[in-house]
Amino acid sequence: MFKQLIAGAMVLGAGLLTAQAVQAKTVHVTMVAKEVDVVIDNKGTTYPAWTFDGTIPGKVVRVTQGDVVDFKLINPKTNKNSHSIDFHAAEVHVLEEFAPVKPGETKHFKFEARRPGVWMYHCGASVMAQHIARGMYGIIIVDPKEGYSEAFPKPDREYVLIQGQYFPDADNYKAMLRNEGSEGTLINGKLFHYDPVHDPNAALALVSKPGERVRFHFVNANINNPVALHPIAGIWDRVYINGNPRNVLYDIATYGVAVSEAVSVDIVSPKGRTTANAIVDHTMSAALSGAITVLINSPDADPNMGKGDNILPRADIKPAAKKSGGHHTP
Ligand SMILES: [Cu+2]
Repeated sequence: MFKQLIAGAMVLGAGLLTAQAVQAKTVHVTMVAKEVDVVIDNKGTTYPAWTFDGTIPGKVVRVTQGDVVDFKLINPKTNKNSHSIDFHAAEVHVLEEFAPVKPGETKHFKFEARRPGVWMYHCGASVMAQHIARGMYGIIIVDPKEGYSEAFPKPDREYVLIQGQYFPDADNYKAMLRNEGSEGTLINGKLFHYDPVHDPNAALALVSKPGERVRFHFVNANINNPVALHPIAGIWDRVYINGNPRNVLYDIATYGVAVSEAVSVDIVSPKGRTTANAIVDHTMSAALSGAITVLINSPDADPNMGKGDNILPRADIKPAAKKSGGHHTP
């Protein structure tokens, strides 16, 4: 009888282990470093960017805590520069996994996403300031293995917002290091990307329905400047520092986001009426040079925006016929 109990317990234990092993998965992620011209405003101005996969920011990587990220960075031989990747969600060897990859070479490594949260990733090749300023950054979201809870409610919509400093003189890394020559602020790769109020060329605004919980996953990808993240005409219902459900603050007007920090912030608009917010970097030089995002909370909100794969909307703007040399006047 006792033997049978022990045997039963062992079978049960093996079953639990198997269940856990099945839960955690390997997620294959491949990125290609691309040195290409991209459109950086709503009127089609182009900029000689360095990118992951041809866009600023790079794609959203989303895994669940405990997953193994099996990552490949391809640096095509047509590129002129070495590139690398630095995932803030990875605990590895800076000189091995994060080492620069020469044109024509590929880097392959794995890491376990052990901690939940939202994390920046970026190129760390020298001069790092230039590689980040030219567009090599993005977000990795590591969803907690426990899923949603009362302390971390499931949002009705989610949006990724990644802010970066825009330096029109792309080759002048010395100016970047002195924090000179920055003439604009990019949100998801464009000046005033989601701000039809200040930029008549803006085609997109973010949306939700009144009363919905909207969660922004925000990354400060500026190379030098902190961000004062504030929702005009609203209040952050919750701030999850680093996107971790255990790091929660309530009822915050402005949250300071350090360079390279990522944070998840929730806003819940009033029910029963249409409202709108302007999500800004309250640092005036940043807001008025591009860091304003309009969120419209109305009953006719597009049901698909801010859901599933549509959490990083991109305005699809065609390049202007003439290059304006990167100069921008909103
Ligand atoms: Cu790079």
